[in-house]
Amino acid sequence: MGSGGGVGEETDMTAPLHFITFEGGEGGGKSTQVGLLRSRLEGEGFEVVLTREPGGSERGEKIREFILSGQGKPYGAFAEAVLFSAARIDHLRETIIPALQRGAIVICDRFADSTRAYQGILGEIEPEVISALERAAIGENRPTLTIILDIPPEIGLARANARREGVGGAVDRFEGEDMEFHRNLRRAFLDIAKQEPERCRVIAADRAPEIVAQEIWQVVSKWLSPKEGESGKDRKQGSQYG
Ligand code: T5A
Repeated sequence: MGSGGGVGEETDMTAPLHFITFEGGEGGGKSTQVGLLRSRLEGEGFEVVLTREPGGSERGEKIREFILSGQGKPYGAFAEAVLFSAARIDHLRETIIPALQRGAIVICDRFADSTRAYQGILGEIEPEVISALERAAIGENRPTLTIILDIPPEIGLARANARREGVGGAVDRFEGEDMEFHRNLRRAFLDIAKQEPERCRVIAADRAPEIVAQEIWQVVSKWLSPKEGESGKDRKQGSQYG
């Protein structure tokens, strides 16, 4: 553990890691698709740990509640970025790193790209500052594949609203931002994909769930195939989240 307080020095990066993250704006279908992908991978005999951010560990979930209820907003965007990072440090240590170390596939619904996009845009925080925070919090524990579900914000927010009306919930901290914010957010995720094309795949999410799932499966199965010999069928099934 380094003196910086992050978790960058704790993982054996020589082992092959299967760390998949899902990113994108509101209502793109991440929760739907991570569930479908988990089922498909488990059906293939992989052990899968499905988790989410903010949250994914006991302390991470407490920070989630604080931020998404809006209690973090008065502290400002940079403080929120720090809070997301604090939750991420615990999440990595308690959930993600142990799962990766035992050879499970970790699927995480949002991760550090969300801090880059949401806090970077909302708070107009300098990209260098966000990068420094990211390095301190996650070190080398980066996802090896990121699926960005791309959707026009009008459609994504309409889906999120319809779901909320169905369950009688309240608008959360970021859904309540204006349309300009959500358009900038979409651009920010697409920019991340351009900057890191080896890691990121953009998938159009304004289509039927089974079509989106099929395209995701094509990406994931291709990504896994070179490692199939050493990884697939003999892994135990199981999941500790969701
Ligand atoms: N955040 C997070 C930051 O600001 N910084 C950070 O560092 C991190 C990690 C998390 C919030 O925190 C912010 C981002 C977020 O605002 P959340 O409650 O976890 O909040 O919400 P989101 O991650 O935004 O996810 P949502 O629940 O809003 O949407 P999903 O998961 O993308 O979509 P899903 O699958 O729940 O689907 C939404 C609705 O659409 C339907 C579903 O049935 C559901 O009703 N649907 C479809 N309908 C038609 N066609 C399809 N293809 C559909 N797929 C799903």
